[in-house]
Amino acid sequence: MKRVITYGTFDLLHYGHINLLRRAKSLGDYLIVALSTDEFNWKDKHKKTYFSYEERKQLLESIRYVDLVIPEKCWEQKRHDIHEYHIDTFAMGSDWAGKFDFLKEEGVNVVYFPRTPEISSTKIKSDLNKEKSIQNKTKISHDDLNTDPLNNL
Ligand code: C2G
Repeated sequence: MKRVITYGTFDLLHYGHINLLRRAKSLGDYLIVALSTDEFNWKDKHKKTYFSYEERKQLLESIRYVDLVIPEKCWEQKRHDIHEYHIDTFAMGSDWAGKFDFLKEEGVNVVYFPRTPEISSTKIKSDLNKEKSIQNKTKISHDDLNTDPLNNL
């Protein structure tokens, strides 16, 4: 059985994440996702996620490509995980290209897949915020119109 591992936050799960997970699973028979805990995200990645660890874990476990979700508690656990889970291949998106090549010393393949363009959890949040401010501006102008006495003739 060929075992693959990947790491990430996977907040606001989107099709870029699914592309990565599908490609990672295509490298073997069993895919483990090391999911960043809330504490790791906050302290080391300076990320405040929308969904909690448990919620993100539940979402990932429902994906057909994912066989096991484990916690990612620190940057340094990768070498240990590779031996603990008898990993054959380590896979990440290309925004991490080269950053984990040292894991080859542990006897695993290291693969970087092209990052899916145009989508990220950060972009989703900023687009939603833009939409909200546009709606607020539109609402304010409508309210102004409704208070204008000429409108009530
Ligand atoms: N990804 C992708 N395309 C996107 C967005 C993300 O291929 N449009 C990939 C990333 O390259 C990563 C995985 O999906 O391999 C998860 O992305 P994030 O949740 O943003 O994880 P990240 O913050 O990169 O954390 O120790 C490694 C870290 O935990 C990785």
